[in-house]
Amino acid sequence: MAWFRAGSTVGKFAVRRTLTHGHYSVRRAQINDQSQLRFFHSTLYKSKAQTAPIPQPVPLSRLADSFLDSTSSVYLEELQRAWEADPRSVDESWGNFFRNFVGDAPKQLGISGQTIQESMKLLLLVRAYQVNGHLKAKLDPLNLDNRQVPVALNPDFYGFTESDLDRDFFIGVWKSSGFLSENRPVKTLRSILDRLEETYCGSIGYEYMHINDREKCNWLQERIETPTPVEYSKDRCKVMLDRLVWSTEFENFLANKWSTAKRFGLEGCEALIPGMKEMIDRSAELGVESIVMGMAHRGRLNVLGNVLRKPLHQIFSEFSRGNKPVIPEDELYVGTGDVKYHLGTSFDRPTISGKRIHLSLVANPSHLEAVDPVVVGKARAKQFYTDDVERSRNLGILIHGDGSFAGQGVVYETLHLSALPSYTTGGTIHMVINNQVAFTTDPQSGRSSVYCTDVAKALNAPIFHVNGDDLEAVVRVCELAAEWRQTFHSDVVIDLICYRRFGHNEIDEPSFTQPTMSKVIRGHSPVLEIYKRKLLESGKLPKEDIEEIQRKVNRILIEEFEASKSYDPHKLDWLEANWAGLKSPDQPAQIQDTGVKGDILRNVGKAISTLPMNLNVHKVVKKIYQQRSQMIETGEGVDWAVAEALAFGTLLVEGFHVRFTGQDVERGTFSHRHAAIVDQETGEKYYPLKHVMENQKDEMFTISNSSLSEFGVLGYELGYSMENPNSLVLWEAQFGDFANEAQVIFDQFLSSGEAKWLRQTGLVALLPHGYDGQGPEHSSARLERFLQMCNDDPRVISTDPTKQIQECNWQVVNVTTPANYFHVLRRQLHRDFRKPLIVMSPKNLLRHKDCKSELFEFDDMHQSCFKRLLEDQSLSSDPKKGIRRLILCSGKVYYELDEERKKLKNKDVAICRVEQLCPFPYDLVMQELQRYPNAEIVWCQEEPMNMGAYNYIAPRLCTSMKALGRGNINGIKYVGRLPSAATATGFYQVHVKEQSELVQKALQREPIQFPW
Ligand SMILES: Cc1ncc(C[n+]2csc(CCOP(=O)(O)OP(=O)(O)O)c2C)c(N)n1
Ligand SMILES: [Mg+2]
Repeated sequence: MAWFRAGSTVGKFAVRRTLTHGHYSVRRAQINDQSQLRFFHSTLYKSKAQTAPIPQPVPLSRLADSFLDSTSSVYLEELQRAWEADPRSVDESWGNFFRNFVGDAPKQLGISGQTIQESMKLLLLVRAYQVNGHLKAKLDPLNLDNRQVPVALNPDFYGFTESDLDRDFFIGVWKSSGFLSENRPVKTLRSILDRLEETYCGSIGYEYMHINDREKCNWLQERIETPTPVEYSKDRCKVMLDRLVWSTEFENFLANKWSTAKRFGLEGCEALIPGMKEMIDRSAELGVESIVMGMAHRGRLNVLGNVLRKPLHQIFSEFSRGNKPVIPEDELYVGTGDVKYHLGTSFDRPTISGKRIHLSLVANPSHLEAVDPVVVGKARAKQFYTDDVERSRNLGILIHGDGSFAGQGVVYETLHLSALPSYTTGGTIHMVINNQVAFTTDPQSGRSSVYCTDVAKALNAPIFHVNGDDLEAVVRVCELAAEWRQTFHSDVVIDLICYRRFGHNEIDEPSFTQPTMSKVIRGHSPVLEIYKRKLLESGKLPKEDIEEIQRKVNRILIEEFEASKSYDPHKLDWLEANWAGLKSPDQPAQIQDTGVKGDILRNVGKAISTLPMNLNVHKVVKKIYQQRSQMIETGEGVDWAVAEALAFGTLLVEGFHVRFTGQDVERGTFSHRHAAIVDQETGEKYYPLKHVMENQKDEMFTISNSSLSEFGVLGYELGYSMENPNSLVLWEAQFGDFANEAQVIFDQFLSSGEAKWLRQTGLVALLPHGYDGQGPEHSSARLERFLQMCNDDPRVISTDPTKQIQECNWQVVNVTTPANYFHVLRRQLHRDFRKPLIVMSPKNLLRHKDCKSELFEFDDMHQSCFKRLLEDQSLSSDPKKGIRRLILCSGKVYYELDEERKKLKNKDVAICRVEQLCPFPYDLVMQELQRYPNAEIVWCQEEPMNMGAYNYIAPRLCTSMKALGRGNINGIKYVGRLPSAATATGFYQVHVKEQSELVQKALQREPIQFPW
């Protein structure tokens, strides 16, 4: 068993040890043969030559010289002169040498016997500890690891022998902090090595030398390379013990009372709780007021109870009640619920320093790591709403598993948002519960990197590996992580190496798959026992104090258990804080009109189409903006982009926050939006929507191109949208089909989050969709999948459109006019509940000559709301008798059908557009059915039959027809592509043929006989 990735086969390699003095000797196998390296799946190890570069040759005669004696000083003077004239003329190692030593030379004459080569090599040895000391650190509580210690950590590799140990060396490292800094006194080699070992090879493995910022490394070295090891006071130790007792006894209590219940216990990693508490306390001391947390199953109940202070009797009651639904007194809506180790909560926690800190744990699904971006997005929203410009008052903390941190791509997607201007939260603290196993999978099968945290190196984040059996070391790194985050406002990672005492859950048998490890664990003392022993042995805490803590905790646990028996859960954690006053799906709610007063509309219109005189605008963009001005002035021909900007601008004026991200959204994938105008000379960007009002707060309107990620970015925006209901948060996919990269967010959060966790969101996803010959990947946003997830009952006719939306899990629309797009966006906020909105957004309609609206359609006098269905616009025949066919369709195919109808001068076919597919507008569809009593009913779509809206529409249309006595499913005729594996053809000409055939078929004279 090995908790690191490198294979155990390496254990048999030769151990190179010539300098066998005490603990400097290398405990584990070393790599000293290039041929052995091929067995490692790590890039960490370099060849001998690479790890210990040989300095520029020094003439042999000088090599034997004593450091800075008269002979070598002549030589050095020559070199020094050359270096002073041009530092590049000498080898870099000599450059370091001169910077470090020569300035102090006269004072250092007492250091007899230190040769130049020795100085160089000592520096390399020190550096090897700083870079690779973690590989020798005692990180595995089970001591089963056989990581390879690089030979560079062995003093004999540099030619030092036993006899050198008590010689004095000067080793100040230029521009370095800590005990090796340049103003440190001379030390013996032994004391230098002792301190290096203590510092870098103890219970903490510091990985930070990959950070290419001298200031940051120095900051860390100051804290790591302390002259003496950090000692905690008795009081601090007592607090740590108290927290550890809580953590341990909580799990013991659950295990004893409910021995067969799944709880994904923390046994083996109990140090997590004291560590987290320390991190929270230190963060609070340093100014953090609110923390958003995300974590998976492992230890979640313990965190809920001991960190977030969810009442223990409530947790116990959830176990005793066997996960029965809560029947609330005052509210009806309970949703579908979720298992207890997925639920979130929030709490105002007092801290040791007397401050209070708001903690919230975000609910999450089984899908490991999916909550990461959600947490970070929520933290960013908190920063916006609290004016936390420094990003120092709101913090995100993520707790990961070792298997999932290394394996799940969303980890990387989230990490990579951390420094982007529109996404940064000033650093997330990551803590990995590294129990050295993922379900039943060993690290050797689970990752290719040495550490499960290696992915974070890409970010220049410091990584602190720590032995979970050394409580004080865990607390130390937690403290350090909090300090790092508050100082540098960037991510930091703690790799808490522990073990899993039981199986994946309490019912699993671990020795089926990890027999060796299980055996060792059975004989291994829990961290609480280890710490108690340490305190007793060191005399820091008397036995009585320890027993008193233990008694107190056990007493409270029993009291809470007793209280749980009479606990009657009736209050749901639902629509609190910023969401207070919003309505649950069971409460009467309203959707307000979305039309805007004419003068506001025109003012906003002016603001979004006017550019500053001094902006050097590209001539094409200039023309687009001139056309926009004209649209506003004349009130005619308003296109999609202007409608969208009007929606945003009017919401801003009304005091709402608008945030819109996705790949290339600023210009727009289809070059239609141009929400950011790039000055052609300075490259600076101007955003008209940031200037709708005077002194508009910069972030009030945010539009930002995102990283090339769907899962991470959509998750982030979802988290953002969940903080405050008074914001319109939108994410646009480059093409709708890329949304499937974010499937977990759609499935697990957006479509079902309200039902599972009683949390609302009004997030809007814009998914460009439509068949225009761009091939299988750029035609379909997979509308059918979004519709399949809709929970509106196909058998039940609803006549209250507001209630219908409230009760439905989300809305899916395919809008065909700019005005209707304007209204559907505004409708998101002009109501007293929130619901996700999926928009099959257009591509070629963005510039379609007929896809235009008049400005009056946006005002409150004419079209005051979103039209869920657009009736036929151009009929002249008597609907009762003259209409032989009613084509129902959705999306841009309407324009093609209409054009064909015009071409054929066809007056007996009505075409009506279902703009809101879900929830299904029964009332309006039934009105149309009644309007054309004799018409053949056709559903026309461009997608293949197994895709698009057909399978969603058919049963609902059938229910409507039955209710009106208009037949049944056989009466619904289908026009569209035939079933297909791929969403669309890759051949443009085939596309054109298919498209014109389906349009012609929909308008053919003969009745349609398909499919029945
Ligand atoms: C995305 C995803 N894939 C698979 C699973 C099934 N699963 C649940 S726990 C687990 C192992 C997790 O290992 P690790 O991250 O090390 O956490 P641990 O359980 O060891 O604390 C797996 C594979 C899941 N929950 N989520
Ligand atoms: Mg694990």
